Amino acid sequence: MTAEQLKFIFEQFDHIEVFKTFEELSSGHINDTYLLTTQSGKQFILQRINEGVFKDVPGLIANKVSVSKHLQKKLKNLSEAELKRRVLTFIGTKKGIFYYQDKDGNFWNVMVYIEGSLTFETVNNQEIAYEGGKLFGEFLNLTSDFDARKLTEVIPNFHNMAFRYSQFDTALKEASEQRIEQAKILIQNVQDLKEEMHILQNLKDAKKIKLRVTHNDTKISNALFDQNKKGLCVIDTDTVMPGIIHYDFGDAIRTICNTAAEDEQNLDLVNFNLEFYKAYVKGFLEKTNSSLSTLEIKYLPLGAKTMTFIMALRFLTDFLNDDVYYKTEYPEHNLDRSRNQFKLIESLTEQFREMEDYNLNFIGSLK
Ligand code: GN1
Ligand code: MG
Repeated sequence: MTAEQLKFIFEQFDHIEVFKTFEELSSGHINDTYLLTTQSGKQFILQRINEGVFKDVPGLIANKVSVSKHLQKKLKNLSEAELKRRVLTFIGTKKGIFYYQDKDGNFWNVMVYIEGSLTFETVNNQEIAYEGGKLFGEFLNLTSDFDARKLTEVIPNFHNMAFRYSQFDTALKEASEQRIEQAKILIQNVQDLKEEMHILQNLKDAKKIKLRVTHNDTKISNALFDQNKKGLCVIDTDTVMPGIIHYDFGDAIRTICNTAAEDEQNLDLVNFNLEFYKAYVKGFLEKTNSSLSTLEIKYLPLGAKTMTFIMALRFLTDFLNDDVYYKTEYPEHNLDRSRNQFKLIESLTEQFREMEDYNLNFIGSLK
């Protein structure tokens, strides 16, 4: 996108700012995100929603805006300035809606950039893990009384294991021989873990685990921190939908406890950090335990394993499909991401008993 194009799009929104410069932020795998700076020095996030992935963009925007409104209401004791740093603020268009559709049909939305905030792609200190746990835990807590019937299911079956397996099976049937050969070991891993990876799905289907309003993309880079490394704001609410808490817990764990980035190729660097796990659990349960059932807490470690597996499976499926879903930077990028997640599962599995013990002790300490 050129500065001219972004300037024009930004001008469709209702504000008094004048576009000055932009920078593309490349950490997301789906949408295109730009950081704009205006002549007065204010900053905004301008984002193009990928409508190939999100079929109902107006529904998605309505979800995000109403979740923000709900959070603002719940945190109304904060000062206005503080509230703007704790909850995403969306800017409407001059027509009074929260997205602009350009002449090519692309959907755009604008948010206030939370200045001075920090994000982490990988975590190297326990404090961040603990703060991340508190922040995502608080998000679940504050949205626990949000009326889920108001939410559009933006991606049906998003974390549905049976659905992800069927996508994988279809990809396997249609993949090139070369890609199947390259992915041989990973394909075997998928088959080996199949039964265990359906446990949570089965509990969910049997309604043994409660459906709640969940974020569904709680990787640690979707948490903002302040300069003192205290949790500030949960961002990227594109996928807020009803779900079970285990996947929100798991998505945070798979990114916080991975000693390397999600696409690190050197698998020796990819290990599961148990201390960060414990720190996250502590922060998370401090905010949520009063509303969680014993069964929910018990299955959190399996949530971490299952969510890591879902990502391994989805990256692998996309590799077999010749990379049609995620943005990739080189031909084996999805394969590397999948390998990385499987290595993380291996390291997590070696420490699984300790993860379970930690959670059980926590439940014990509540009695
Ligand atoms: C995608 O685009 P981004 O980075 O927010 C994906 C998530 C994955 C994540 C992996 C809608 O999120 O499910 O966990 O990549 N979002 C969608 O990093 O598929
Ligand atoms: Mg996302």
